[in-house]
Amino acid sequence: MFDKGRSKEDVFRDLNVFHNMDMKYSSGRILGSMCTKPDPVGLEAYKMFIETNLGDPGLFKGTALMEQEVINSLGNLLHLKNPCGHIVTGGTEANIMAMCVAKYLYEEENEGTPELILPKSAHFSFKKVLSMLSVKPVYVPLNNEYKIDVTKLPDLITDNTMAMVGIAGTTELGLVDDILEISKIAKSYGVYLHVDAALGGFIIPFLNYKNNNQLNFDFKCKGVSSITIDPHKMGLAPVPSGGIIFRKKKYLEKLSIKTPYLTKDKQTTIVGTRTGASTAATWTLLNYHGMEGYKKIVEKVINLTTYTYNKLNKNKHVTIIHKPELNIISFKVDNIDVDTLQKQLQAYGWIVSLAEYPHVIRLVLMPHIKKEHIDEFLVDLDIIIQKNR
Ligand code: 0PR
Repeated sequence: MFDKGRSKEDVFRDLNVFHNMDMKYSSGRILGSMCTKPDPVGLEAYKMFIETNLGDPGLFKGTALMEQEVINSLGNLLHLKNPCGHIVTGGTEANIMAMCVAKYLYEEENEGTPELILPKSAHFSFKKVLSMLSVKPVYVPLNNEYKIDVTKLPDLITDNTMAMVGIAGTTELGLVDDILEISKIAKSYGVYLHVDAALGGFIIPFLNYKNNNQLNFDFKCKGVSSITIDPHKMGLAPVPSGGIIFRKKKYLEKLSIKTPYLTKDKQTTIVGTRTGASTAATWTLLNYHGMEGYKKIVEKVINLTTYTYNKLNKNKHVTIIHKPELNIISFKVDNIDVDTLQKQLQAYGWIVSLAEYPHVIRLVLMPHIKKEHIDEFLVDLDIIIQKNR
C-alpha cells in the first residue's frame, strides 16, 4: 500500500490488466468448470443486496425473510414440506455443515471415533470434513458403473457409523448413486444419510418435471437426512451461492450458537458475517425462471451433452468412460496419455479438467458452452489425434 492514495483512473487501469488476465466463461473455452456466467437477472438482484449481512439478520429483515423463502422453495423442489437450512458459500460449506450435524447427533449417544461411510467418488470437501472433524473414513467400493456398490453397504455399518454419503452428480463423472436403495439401508440401520447434490440438485428435479421417468435422489427417499444443492452451479446464481437443506429442524439446531449482542440471539451457520446478496440472487432466479424456465435451461445443456457424446462416441480413437447421466462427459483417447492430451488441448486454448478415478479427461457442459464451441473443440481434438498418430 502507498502512503498516498492513487487516482481512481490509475487504480482501474491496473484492475483492467488483472481482469484481462482472467478467462471469461463467454469465450466458451472453459470446459471443466461447474460454475458458469451468472444469469444477468440474478446479478442485478445480487448488486441490489450487496450491503446486506445475514450474520446479523435483525438488521436485514427482508433479506432474512427471503432466505426462509428460498429454503422453502429448495426444500419443496426436493420434496420436503417443512425444510430448514441456509444459503451458504458453496458445496464445501454445505457438506461440512451436514457432517457437523451428523457428528453432534452421533456424539449424543456414542463415544468411539466416528466413522463416515463414503465412496471414493465423493468430492474432496469430504477430505476436509475428515480432518476438521477427526472422522475416520470407511470407503464403500464402487460397482463397475462407478457408483456406490449398495450391496457392500450393510457390512460396513458399525456402532461407530456416524453417517453415510451418497452423491447425486459426482464431481468427476456426473453420475447419480442409487439414493433410493442407499436410503432404505440408512433408514433400516438408523444411520444419518447426506446426499451431495451440489450439481444434480439444480438438474434432476427439472429433468423429472412433467416426466414419467423419475430419478429418485431427494427427500422422497425417506432415509435422506440432508441435501447439498448449489445455486452457483446449475442454478446460475453468482458465486458464492451454496445451499444446505435439512429434513428436521432439530438437525439444524445442532449447529446453534448463542450470539448475545447481535439482533438475533443465535446463529446456525459456520460463518458469521455472510452476504445476503447470494440469497437475493437465488430468490430472484427461482421466481424469474420457475420450473419451466429451469427445465429449458437444463434441457439445453443435456441436449448439448448428448450431441457431444454422440460425436465423441463416433470417433474410433475415443473411449467414453460412461454414458453421461447429467452434463459431464469423461473420455480418453487411444495412444495419448491423459495429461499430455490435457496440455495439448490447452495449447489450442481449451481448458479441460482431469478426473482422478478413472484418470481421464472430463468435460463439464455448463450453459456458457454453445454448440459452436463444441464443434470447434471437436475439430481441434481431431487435429491433435491425427498429429499423435
Ligand atoms: N460437491 C460436489 C459434488 C462438487 O462437485 C463440488 C464442487 C462440491 C461439492 C464443492 O462445491 P464448492 O466448490 O462450491 O464448495 N465441484 C467443482 C470441482 O471441484 C467445483 C468447481 C467449480 C471446480 C468451478 C472448478 C471450477 O472452475 O470440480
